[in-house]
Amino acid sequence: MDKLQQIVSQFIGDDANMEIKPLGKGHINDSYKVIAGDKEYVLQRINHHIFKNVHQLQDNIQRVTEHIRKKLTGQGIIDVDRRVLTLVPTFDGALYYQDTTGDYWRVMDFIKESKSYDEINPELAYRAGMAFGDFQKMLADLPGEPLFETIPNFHNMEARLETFREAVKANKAGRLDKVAELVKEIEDRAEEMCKAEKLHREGKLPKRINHCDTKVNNILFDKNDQVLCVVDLDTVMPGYVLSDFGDFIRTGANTGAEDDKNLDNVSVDLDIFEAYAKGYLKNAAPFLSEVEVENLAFGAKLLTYMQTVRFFTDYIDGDTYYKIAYPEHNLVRTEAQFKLLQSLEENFEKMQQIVRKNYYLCTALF
Ligand code: GN1
Ligand code: MG
Repeated sequence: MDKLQQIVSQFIGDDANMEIKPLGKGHINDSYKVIAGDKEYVLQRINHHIFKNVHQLQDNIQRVTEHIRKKLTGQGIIDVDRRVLTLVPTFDGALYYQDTTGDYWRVMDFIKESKSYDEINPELAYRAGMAFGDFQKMLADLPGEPLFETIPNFHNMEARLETFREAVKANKAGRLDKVAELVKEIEDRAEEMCKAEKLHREGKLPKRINHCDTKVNNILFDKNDQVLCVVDLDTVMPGYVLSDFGDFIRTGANTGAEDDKNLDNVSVDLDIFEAYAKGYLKNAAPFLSEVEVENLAFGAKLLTYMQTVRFFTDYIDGDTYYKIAYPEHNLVRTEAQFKLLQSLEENFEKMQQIVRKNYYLCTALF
């Protein structure tokens, strides 16, 4: 039995014929698809340098999925197993397994006949918006303690800027000379981008349970392009709703790729922006405050800025956080995200109007 098979056997027992192959495009964890007889699973090696408390991480995911499962069952939904992730425990009843080299592993049921998109159209964006709105709504009454912050200060722009400034100061990889202009662009926007933290301190912007990685490819669709479920629950934790809104726009409403080398490809697609806003507000408008609504479009700028800063920090540090496919990958990502930010800035007033209009249309129906 090879190493991966031996790990999987901790969760599902021995099966000499199981097939294991790489899956997905995550930048953090390693994922595999496991086929064992007529059952299919996802095996993941959890990056414990980033998720430092795997026990708490898995506990969060278990609480979140159980709560959603109860809600869906209560709504009379029949294919609940395809509508929410299911963790598979080890034979010892644990939600993860640590191998002899210290790596952490988990197994989930694979959701059959599902697909995800890196690029979508407005109709799918509308459905994704409803799904993420519903996700926040379902988790609003999660009982018990607040969820554990699996990565402290994950979407905290002040903290991200502090780390960025330390990286610039240290210039560990000696890469600063050629990127000085971009450092200035980041600094020029720093104060505006810390607005959410400020509003929160003033008691004007609440934290709610957020997904915190609402990338377009974290939604699974069925063969008829209906939403099945939201995946990648590692970062579900308290946060600002503008973060979740913004991260979807950053990934789903970009006419180019996150790491596009051709910056002419990169800009905001306002049709997708509008469709997502419409779907999201349909489910979220009833529980959002006016301050939250007024800052959704800002969230698109903020999350794109934040991702620019995060890729840039990793580039300056010498590529220690994100998996890279080639040496300058983090710089290419930084520049592509910055280009998207500029496009969002140019279109900001239009985006504000779109949010306001759709919010108004939703609230008129209450
Ligand atoms: C990482 O691994 P993946 O693709 O799910 C990152 C997100 C970033 C994203 C950028 C834990 O997500 O926050 O937005 O890359 N996850 C973590 O594409 O840092
Ligand atoms: Mg993720």
